[in-house]
Amino acid sequence: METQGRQAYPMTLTQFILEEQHHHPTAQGDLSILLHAIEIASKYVSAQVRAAGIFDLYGVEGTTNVQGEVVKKLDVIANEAFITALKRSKKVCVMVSEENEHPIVVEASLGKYVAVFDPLDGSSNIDANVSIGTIFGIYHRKSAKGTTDYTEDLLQPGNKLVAAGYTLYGTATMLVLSSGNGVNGFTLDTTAGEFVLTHPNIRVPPKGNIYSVNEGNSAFWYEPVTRYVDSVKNPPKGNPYSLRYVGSMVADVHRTLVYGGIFMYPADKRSKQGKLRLLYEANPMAFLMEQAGGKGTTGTGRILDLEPKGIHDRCPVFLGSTDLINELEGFFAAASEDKAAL
Ligand code: AHM
Ligand code: MG
Repeated sequence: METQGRQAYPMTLTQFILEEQHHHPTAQGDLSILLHAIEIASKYVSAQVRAAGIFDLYGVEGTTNVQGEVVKKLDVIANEAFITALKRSKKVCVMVSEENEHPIVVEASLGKYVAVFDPLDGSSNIDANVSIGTIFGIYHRKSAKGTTDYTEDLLQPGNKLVAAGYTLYGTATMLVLSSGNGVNGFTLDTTAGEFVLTHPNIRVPPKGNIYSVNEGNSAFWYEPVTRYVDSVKNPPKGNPYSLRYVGSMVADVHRTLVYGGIFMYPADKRSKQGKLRLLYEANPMAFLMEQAGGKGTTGTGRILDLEPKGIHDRCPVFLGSTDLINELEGFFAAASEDKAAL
């Protein structure tokens, strides 16, 4: 839209959420309010991440800064920000955070949603000023209001997600969101303090030539992963894939969404369940990947169909371009056929 030769200010995230709400005439605006809470917490965390070096927010929880004040680690600050914002929304009855061993119950809440999140993912990169992020997922509450047992709310498979997304604290801060109707990306305009729509309808390219994995673990990989990685490094024809690995899931998945490719955190002989957490890392990212036209698999099945047994369960994770994930699954299928033939 043009106004007298000048481009109009892009649609803000708040406007976008309201617009989506209007497409659901029965919606009461609860999800919009909840997503707005995530937006607020993301802006706050972004500001804290940007200021961390200046105000001594790196380092170990409980240490004192130069003024003799107790320093809160950035991941503690982020956790508190998301818990507080979601509680204040009054739309959530229970939450799971990577930082909390137990579910966070919102006392006397009538909230009809459940939130799962990793408030600041990429812990090994926080103190080095490398991109980090928040990952979140939203479910409908299943339990009756007034219950004290939230098990059925918390252990829902990813195919029941209502919305999911991440905030990337990178060179720019971006919030990437899906509420089941495609994926849209918003960049934080720090001059106006608003997330604005910069990446409408993100589609992951069906092909790609980047693989992303911690290859330092290759000595412990199972055969299908070893063989697949070997195949992309030594293709019979064409160029080998490039390796890109930040070690922050949000950054690696964001690049995969935009450029195509494959992100992997496999199970291996040391970590038999894998490293990444099903509820608040694997599922939200698999949901986004599928909503963008890509795939998310454990190698032998769809991530979103896994039935969680515990709130901090882990699972193997492969996300990315459809053609690449299909090829990878071919290596897993071949390995199980070899085993069956023995
Ligand atoms: P965290 O939750 O402790 O930050 O761990 C999750 C992170 C992901 O962001 C990333 O994909 C992975 O761990 C990197 O792990 P590694 O350092 O083993 O390669
Ligand atoms: Mg994490």
